Amino acid sequence: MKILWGGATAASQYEGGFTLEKGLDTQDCRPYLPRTSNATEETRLLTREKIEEAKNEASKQYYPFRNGTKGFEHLEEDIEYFAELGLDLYRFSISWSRLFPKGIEEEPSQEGVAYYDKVFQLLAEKKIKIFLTLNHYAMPIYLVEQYGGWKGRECIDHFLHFAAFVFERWGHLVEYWLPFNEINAGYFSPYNGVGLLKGENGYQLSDVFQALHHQFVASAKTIQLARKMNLPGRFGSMIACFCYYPLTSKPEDNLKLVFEEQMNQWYCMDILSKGEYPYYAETFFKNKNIVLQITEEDRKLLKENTCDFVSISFYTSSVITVDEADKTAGNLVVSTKNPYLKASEWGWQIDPVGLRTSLHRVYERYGKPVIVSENGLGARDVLTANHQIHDDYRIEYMKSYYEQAQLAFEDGVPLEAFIAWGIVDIVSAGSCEMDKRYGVIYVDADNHGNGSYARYKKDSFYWYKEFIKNYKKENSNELLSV
Ligand code: BGP
Repeated sequence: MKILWGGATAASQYEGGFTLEKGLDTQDCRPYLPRTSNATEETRLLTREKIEEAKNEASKQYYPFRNGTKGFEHLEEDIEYFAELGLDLYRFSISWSRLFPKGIEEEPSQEGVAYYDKVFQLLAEKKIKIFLTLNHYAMPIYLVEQYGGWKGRECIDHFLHFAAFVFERWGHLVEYWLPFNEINAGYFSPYNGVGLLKGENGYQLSDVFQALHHQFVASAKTIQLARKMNLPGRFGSMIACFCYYPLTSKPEDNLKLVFEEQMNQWYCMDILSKGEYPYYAETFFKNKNIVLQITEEDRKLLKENTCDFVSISFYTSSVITVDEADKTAGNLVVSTKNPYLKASEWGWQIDPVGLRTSLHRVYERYGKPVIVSENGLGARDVLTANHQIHDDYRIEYMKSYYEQAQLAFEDGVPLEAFIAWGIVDIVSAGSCEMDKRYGVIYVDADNHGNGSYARYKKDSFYWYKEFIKNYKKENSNELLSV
């Protein structure tokens, strides 16, 4: 067995194609706001008023996800690039509201079906395996307004109807299924993760955990349905992995780390992988006076339909202390600064050794095959006059993380695949910026949607292509020598 190397996008951040048939979804309503101290907060936690403004055609706001990076128009060209890279695997998501504009229709939009037929057909022609995320942060805004997002139990069956169509139409073409992207994001970013609107007093924690429970049940029901249909692919769960360190050896720092890790990192994966609520969750709910509506049938579903593999996004590690200390940003969370690590322009601490550590921690805890479903460096790239991008900083980043991933694999962790996030530049999920680029393929667009959206290969494109070629060569020799 060897590691499969891939690249990823997410429908809302990549496709654009804001055509008449596609319904408005939660990401389409998030405006671009110039980066100030609370811009990310403002664009990630929307209120009813902000939704109304997004629905107002006279709004002067720019909504970056409606363009994405125009993957809808550049699909064939991009998949050519993926084939030229030699990708084993492409991770992408299906836009729920492109297939079912309001999320409640009996029949899907034929325009949406035709688009995804083309995606699957092009990938099959290039023999690129598929890792399919059913829901990556974007849900039809109608479900948010009608049922309050995932806190409404009705979303389970609407999601199942959407999944059933995807299974029937394309299920035979998918190797890896992921019902929900970074399912623990619902805890940190309730609008993105579970479609909750921010009220005057913020969020009710009980709403957040009830919404997450409905996603757990939806995940289990999709797995149950797929197994009944004998689909060939395997099902995964996914968390944003934070890799915590105590700032000091003070026992209280370490104890706080245990509690933070439980609820922030393991909670969702424990339920999806082990099939039951962990002891510490019951204690957490009791302390917070949260009473979840969980039926016996829910518990039976969760127990009987656990995931086949586990996957993590890994961008940065975090530091925990009971005392006050300098802070820095991170994926979904703010962390205490780690004096031993450099950070990206966006403050995300760079920790390739932390990835190796995390792969061990995840495998030790779940004992299932592991996939890194996201990793990449968000950085400001410069397009030169002759359309080159010298992103040696991204090559260094990729080299260091891929080395640690291979070390974890040699340590005995069954790492099945490593998927580079944002293989082509896409709109940032946290900050709605184009400036924060991840791709090895550059897209000529700015934060306001200006630009040709033409694609250019970055220096990292050539590096990744060579890396994959050499990795395959070394391993195929190994296989021959076995
Ligand atoms: C993860 C999301 C991805 C991606 C990534 C990078 O949380 O699953 O969609 O966006 O974060 O974060 P950002 O785009 O905010 O830089």
